[in-house]
Amino acid sequence: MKKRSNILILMSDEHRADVAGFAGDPVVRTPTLDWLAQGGVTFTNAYTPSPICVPARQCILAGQYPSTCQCEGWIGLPPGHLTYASRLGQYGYRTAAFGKLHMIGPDQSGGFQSRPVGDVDFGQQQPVVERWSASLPKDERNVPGMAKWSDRKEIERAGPGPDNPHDVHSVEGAVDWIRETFVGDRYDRHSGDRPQLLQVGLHDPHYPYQCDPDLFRYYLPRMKRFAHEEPHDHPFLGLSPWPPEPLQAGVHLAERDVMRARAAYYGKVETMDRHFGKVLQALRDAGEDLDEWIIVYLSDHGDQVGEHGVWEKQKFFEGSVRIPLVIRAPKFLSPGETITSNCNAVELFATLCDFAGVPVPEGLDGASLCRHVERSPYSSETAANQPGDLGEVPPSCGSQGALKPPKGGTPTEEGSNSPPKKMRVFSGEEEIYSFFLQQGFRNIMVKRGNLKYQHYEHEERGILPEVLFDLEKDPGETRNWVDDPAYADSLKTLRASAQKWRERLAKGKGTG
Ligand SMILES: [Ca+2]
Repeated sequence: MKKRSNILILMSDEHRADVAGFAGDPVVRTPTLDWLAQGGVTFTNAYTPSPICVPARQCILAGQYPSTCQCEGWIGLPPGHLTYASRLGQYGYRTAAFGKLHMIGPDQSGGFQSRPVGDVDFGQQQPVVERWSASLPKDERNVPGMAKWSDRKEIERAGPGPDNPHDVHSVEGAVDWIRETFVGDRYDRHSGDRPQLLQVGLHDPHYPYQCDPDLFRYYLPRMKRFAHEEPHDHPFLGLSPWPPEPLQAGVHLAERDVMRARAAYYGKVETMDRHFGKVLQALRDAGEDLDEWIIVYLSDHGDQVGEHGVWEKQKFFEGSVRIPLVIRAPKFLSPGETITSNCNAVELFATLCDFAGVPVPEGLDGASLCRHVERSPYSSETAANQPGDLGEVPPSCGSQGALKPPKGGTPTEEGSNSPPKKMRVFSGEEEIYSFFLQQGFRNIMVKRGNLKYQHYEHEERGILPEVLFDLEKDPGETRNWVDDPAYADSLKTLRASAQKWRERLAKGKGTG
């Protein structure tokens, strides 16, 4: 009997896609992530479903955009909502999560069978829907229910500091669990005969912008200015989010403080990389061959780190909405490939089902990312994960064969291998989406090819000017092409797509 592959998901928080060695950053040191990328597939146009922590993570777990899983704002998934963890658990996987999932509802499991190390400081005290007063004092700690300093104060206090203790505990918990699961006998919980789904979630490199003193000293003299720091003239894009104000280096903030915050951010990225390196080493120490594993690295969203005079996320700039995504699965995917197709992290759910040989459930948004990869994981030489190998597949699975990745993003409906008919496949045209609610704004992004359309609407101020970026002609995202006649046809299509999502969201779904 062939054994299904174990799966490890490594998830950071607020890691912008371009601050990684494998992504071409010449300064940051990320040997763990670089090793994953070297032996894996890197998706260079991967996007978050929402550039805010909670909705991003709920959507990724659910494999659904906000209007589908009803998590557009600061809202947790309802108890029992199907997640990739619960789906794989249904089909025999043993599932455990360590550290940050940012669950805020009554069900803190995220669908995992166990969470030996849970979230910290994220509980039901958080407001249900993201709303706050515009007259908020700028520098007040502990805004009721939010426990959040202003962006300005976060930057001005940047510098050396302790490691995030929760991340330390999460990694220690994962390392201990790995040892006890694969070689230990403390809890008599060895389960080597069952496939494992492990997830380790870290808070790093999320602010506070503080890092190990040695790392801070290493990075501070190596920091350079971003090429585009002037605030955008758009009334929403020009403002850092908390509270809304421009924070341009040398104008609104001391350039020294900006450089210190960036240095700390880089130090936190390296800290995060070291943490994940410990998890991989624990698996090696337990005798695991990592070439037999499927290892996924991603972040929930990015961080502007001062680019365009904006900090943290909550924007549709690339620094905020694009994420690092690497899948290392040498048994299935050719090492070292780079995929430039647009894709979204909500597609991780279908991808994991694909790898695990588990039927993709109805109602997911998007399809397996394997469709982008030239070498199919279901080639005859590599089909070790085909259903039936496990011997534990419930009868409801029927006589399924291997799920074939849809060609060109369009599912076939032939034979018993066809994906569920209700599965929505948006990515056949390489069109992906992102959404968030913020301070009365409902924001929608549609990306197709190199064009990124953005629609901002405020509940009282109405619709703000549309934005269209052309990332091929203007990778720095400084020019709005919305009035350029050359884009009229594309704009019409993108606008119609955004309108479709507006209507879905306006039906009340997603706002709680
Ligand atoms: Ca986050």
